[in-house]
Amino acid sequence: MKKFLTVCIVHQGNKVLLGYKKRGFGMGRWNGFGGKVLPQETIEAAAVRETFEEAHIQPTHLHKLGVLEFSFYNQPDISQVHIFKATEFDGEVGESEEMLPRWFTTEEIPYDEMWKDDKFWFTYFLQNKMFTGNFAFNEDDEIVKYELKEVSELP
Ligand code: 6OG
Repeated sequence: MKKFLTVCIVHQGNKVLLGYKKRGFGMGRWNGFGGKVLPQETIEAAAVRETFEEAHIQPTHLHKLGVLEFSFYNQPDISQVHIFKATEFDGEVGESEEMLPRWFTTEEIPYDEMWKDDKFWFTYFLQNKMFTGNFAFNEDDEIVKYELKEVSELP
């Protein structure tokens, strides 16, 4: 089965807003804000909703930049994660039960404390290039196989 999820990263000037995941899947890592797309909800609406729930801000300008598929050790499901960039938002950034938000300059992005795929696609993301890819993880959340490419159109 395929699961649909979102990640939304705010990028303004030379800064990105990431959140430290305090619980659940990906706990202890920095990531964009996001989660599962609900039935009847568009993927973009899910990206906005999750960002509001997790960081208390409402992205106003969203661009989809990437679609990545992940498979995990011993799990039959594929996670298809849609990566969005927000350049503007309404409201004030705030901590939630799930995420502790923090701004990083692009030189400080904590790749060692993020999912291992992130450092591969972040360069595309920062340059506003669109990309697709897939990553397979082993039981230690290490990448065992991946493909990643820049594309002119997203699926
Ligand atoms: P919840 O299950 O907490 O949503 N996600 C990933 N993000 C990155 N950067 N790399 C991955 O590589 C990811 N796998 C999942 C999607 C989980 C959140 O984690 C993201 C969602 O934003 C494996 O609702």
